[in-house]
Amino acid sequence: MDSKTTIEILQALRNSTRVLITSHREPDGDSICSQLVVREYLCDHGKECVIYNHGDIPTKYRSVKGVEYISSDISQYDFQPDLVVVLETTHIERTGDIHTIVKPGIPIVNIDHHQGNQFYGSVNLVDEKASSVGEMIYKIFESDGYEFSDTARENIYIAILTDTGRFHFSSTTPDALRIAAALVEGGVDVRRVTDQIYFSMNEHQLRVIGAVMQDAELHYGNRICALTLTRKLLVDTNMSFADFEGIVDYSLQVSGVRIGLLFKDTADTVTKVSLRSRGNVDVSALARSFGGGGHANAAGITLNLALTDAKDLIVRKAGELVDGHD
Ligand SMILES: [Mn+2]
Repeated sequence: MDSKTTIEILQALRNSTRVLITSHREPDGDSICSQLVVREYLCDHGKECVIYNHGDIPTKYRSVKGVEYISSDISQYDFQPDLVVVLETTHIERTGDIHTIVKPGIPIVNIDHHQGNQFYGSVNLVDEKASSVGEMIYKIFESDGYEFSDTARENIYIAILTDTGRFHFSSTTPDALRIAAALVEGGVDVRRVTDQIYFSMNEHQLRVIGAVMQDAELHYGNRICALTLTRKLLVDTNMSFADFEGIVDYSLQVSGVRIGLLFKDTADTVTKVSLRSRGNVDVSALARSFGGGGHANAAGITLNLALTDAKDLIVRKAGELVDGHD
């Protein structure tokens, strides 16, 4: 990571008094936990700060320590920040409603690890090799001699754990593992944290996942696995999409699958697609070609199409992509 930029970030944080912290809409484990650690650092330095995110906190992260500090309702927002910290976000517009409350002219610190970051900040630290923004935050604050609390250590660990798919994706670098090791040495309870995030579903979740797997579709000689999570399935079980963050990962459980897809009909003519891939199949370019974004092996798209149309289109494009690889 660039040490000059790291120093500029620390200076910007130090010179601030009131800070708005935000991230991409529908925050994930990395964005949630990274924001909480930045908040804790700023509070420890006597700053006033708020965290605002567009969208619900996925159920699996609602037990993260400090998550109650994240607000999503901007209707009451009357904070006047002199600095905005944007984490995990390639385009400022990806913060959703939050970008409408960021007044022009306020300095922005942009810290991200995604390809295609637009360098919209006054200070920009983008490390595409980092496993997670959590890892980057750890390095920045460690370089400042910061004494991480037990909560901060746990939250950095969760950021790395979730963004590497439990130390499974190719983003599981020696650096990510070294930092995770230091956090465990510092007292992070690996079993409790992992159980809390990954092994705490209720019976309804288990049964919905069962139904989604039952209807899984395999295409292109089993190289593409498409899962579908519908509003109907959720209404029938009184659940929400936020209860199923991460189920796209099941699409790669089948041997030989190169691209895994999850389709969600979030409205009649809006379909969200999560894409996962193995090896050198890069789904981020496919996502970007439809206005989405992400990493080579994990990306997302929101399409203004009905579910079946979205499926036809993306399965075909994913098919072209895997055909190009064999
Ligand atoms: Mn991330």
